[in-house]
Amino acid sequence: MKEQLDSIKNQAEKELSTASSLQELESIRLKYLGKKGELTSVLRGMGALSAEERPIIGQIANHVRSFIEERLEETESTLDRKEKELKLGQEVIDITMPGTSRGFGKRHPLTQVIDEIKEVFLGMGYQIAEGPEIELDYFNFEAMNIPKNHPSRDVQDTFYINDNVVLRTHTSPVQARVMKTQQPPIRIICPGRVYRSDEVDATHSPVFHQIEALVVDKGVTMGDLVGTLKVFAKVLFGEGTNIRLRPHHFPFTEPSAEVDVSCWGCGGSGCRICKGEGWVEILGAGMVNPKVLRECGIDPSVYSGFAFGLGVERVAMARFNIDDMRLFTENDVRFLKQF
Ligand code: 2NL
Repeated sequence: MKEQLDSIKNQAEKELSTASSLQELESIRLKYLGKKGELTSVLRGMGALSAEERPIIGQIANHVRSFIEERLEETESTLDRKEKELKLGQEVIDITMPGTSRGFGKRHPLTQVIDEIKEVFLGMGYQIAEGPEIELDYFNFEAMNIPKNHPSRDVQDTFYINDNVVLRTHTSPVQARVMKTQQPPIRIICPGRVYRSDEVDATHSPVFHQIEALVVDKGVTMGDLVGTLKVFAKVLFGEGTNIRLRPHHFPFTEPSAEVDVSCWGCGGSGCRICKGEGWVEILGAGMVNPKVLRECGIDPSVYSGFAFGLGVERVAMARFNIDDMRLFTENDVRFLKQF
């Protein structure tokens, strides 16, 4: 039995010294120390030994077992290290490779135009004022010198909630609210969503955006209006841009004008953008009607003011050469990515 144990020890040692993988190591462990292993079966046969032989053989057997266990452990850590080194050698990571870019989003073209216009007027000392989209008929119409039965209050043009409440048709009611709570000097712009009962087509929408500006102070003149509009037009359409005022009528301004900018496509000689005119209409403006000032609690014999309003969609279409207003709300990224 002693020889048997010695030979198991030698055999195991030999096999362990040539083992080349953790998998192979496991089968060696099973072969000698497993339930049906060689050492285990020798130990099982010890019952047949005499009382004198048993402790001697038992000691040798324990020695062989711990010898094999130690060697298994040593070989395992050596093989483990070798396998890791091999893996590290194969898995080369190139840390100079470019990463996966997620790309940045950007502001909607309408927001870009609104932000740009805000910037121009903030730079001239204006404040930004906002107000409700569901508005009293009084602020939307009455305070703007548009009495009951005036043509621009036609149910065809306006969304009525009830007799006294409408979806605002312009941002003028915001300015009326400011005038009623604040004495001049007033310099504000009012950007926001407005509503008209229009059918959707390439140039009309029942929901669109407007920016109105209002300046009220002592001694404000038409010259101030023209100077302000010139600065504004040059920032938005380029340094070489000129403006022109044509007489017009609005109930809330007197005198009133429609304002054109010289065409940024041809500089005035006529092209497709301006339909051969050399000029493109972009906004309406005028001196605040004294009736409006008085109704809003400002004395027109002391103060005067100018105001203007523009449709953001129209300006953005002009600026970016877009021919269909519906594109702004379809949210097709192929369209939006271009601006
Ligand atoms: C247009 C014309 C305009 C105004 C808006 C205004 C506001 C107050 C008093 C007087 Cl509080 N006027 N706003 C003035 C002239 C024209 O808009 O065609 N908008 C798209």
